[in-house]
Amino acid sequence: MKNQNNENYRMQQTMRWYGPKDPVSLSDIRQAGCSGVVTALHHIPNGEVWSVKDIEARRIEVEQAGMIWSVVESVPVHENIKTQTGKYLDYIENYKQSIRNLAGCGVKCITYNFMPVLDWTRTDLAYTVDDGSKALRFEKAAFIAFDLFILKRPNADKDYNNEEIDRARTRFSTMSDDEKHRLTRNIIAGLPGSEESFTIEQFQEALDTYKGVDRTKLRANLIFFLKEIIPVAQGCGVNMVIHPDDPPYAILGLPRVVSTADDIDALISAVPSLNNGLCFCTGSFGVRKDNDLPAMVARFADRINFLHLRSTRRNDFGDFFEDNHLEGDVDMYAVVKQIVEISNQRKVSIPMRPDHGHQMLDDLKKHTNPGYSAIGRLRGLAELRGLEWGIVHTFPPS
Ligand code: DNO
Repeated sequence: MKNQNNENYRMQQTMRWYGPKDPVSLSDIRQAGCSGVVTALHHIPNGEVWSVKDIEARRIEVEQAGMIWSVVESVPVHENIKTQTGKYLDYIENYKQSIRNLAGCGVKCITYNFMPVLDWTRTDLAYTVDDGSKALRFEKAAFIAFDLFILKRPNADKDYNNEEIDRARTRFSTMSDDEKHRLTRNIIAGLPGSEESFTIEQFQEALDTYKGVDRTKLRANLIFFLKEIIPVAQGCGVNMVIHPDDPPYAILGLPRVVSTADDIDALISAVPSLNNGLCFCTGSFGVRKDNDLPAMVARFADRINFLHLRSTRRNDFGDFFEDNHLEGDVDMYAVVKQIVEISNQRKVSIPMRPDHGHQMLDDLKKHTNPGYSAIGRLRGLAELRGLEWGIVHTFPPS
């Protein structure tokens, strides 16, 4: 995808599509200016093989809308693989077969994550920001209140300091029953794209399956998985891209091992193949002050094969909300400048999607998937496209 007017390799513009039930259509995505679609076969239960027939049907649907299926997000990793229990070896074989089947249909970039039990987590899905639009938010005191006073996880208090516990208690005392219910649903009922959903009892049971799995064990299990699947991916030309933890630290007593540059290094040194790659999510990594995002883009230049661009704004209490794409704590200019650089060095157009967007304008009156409304993402994409355009025209490649 070389630009005609200069020699730069541009990001490939994509949006996520949740399939035929998504209120945002493929035609909407095309009109937003995308040439690629990021999608998954959400109807297939975790652990089962994605058949060629189902993959082909989706591929054709996307191509008939004038775009290509750029990236799979996600082929979910079965919980048994993460804990190495039950039929995990069978699930790994199934995973390998799904990789082969996707490759056979020409879909060659696959996203996945290795977060125990929960995928991404927020406490508030409709946080009103100054301009009246709605954003996703993670409020630490509310999250701790859920853990201590709603879930009542055994020994949970040991994970927090006194100040955090006091703030959570005060916060809990202000919550109506409605709010408690909504908070619980937001955390355990599954945000879009997370394939699991629980009742409170099932949730505690799921947490209990990690009793013997600490950080070291989880990392070892991830490396075992990578050693199994990456040679298969390499054999059929598939880039596997792991998505970082969101938020990027341990929660609910569960370990997390894909939160920092050092975490990524550990995976690369264990499995150096370039097919062992990264979905660089600025919103997830950016929640930690100690993650230097432009430096991380440079460090992992040769294995970033998918980009999620969004920005979060933190406060001193550990809360964050999803800000406009060019605002917040992420230095998006520096990140995109670095991406332009590595793309030109590698001579590739890396697929990028504006990750999430505010619920705004007409979408405030519609039912939308939290974070995945049309207009908010359209705004994000337009801003990111403009930012890249400006950088490309200011800094011609050397
Ligand atoms: C949230 C998404 C995540 C992501 C998975 C990848 O909006 O970024 O659900 O798709 O973690 O496996």
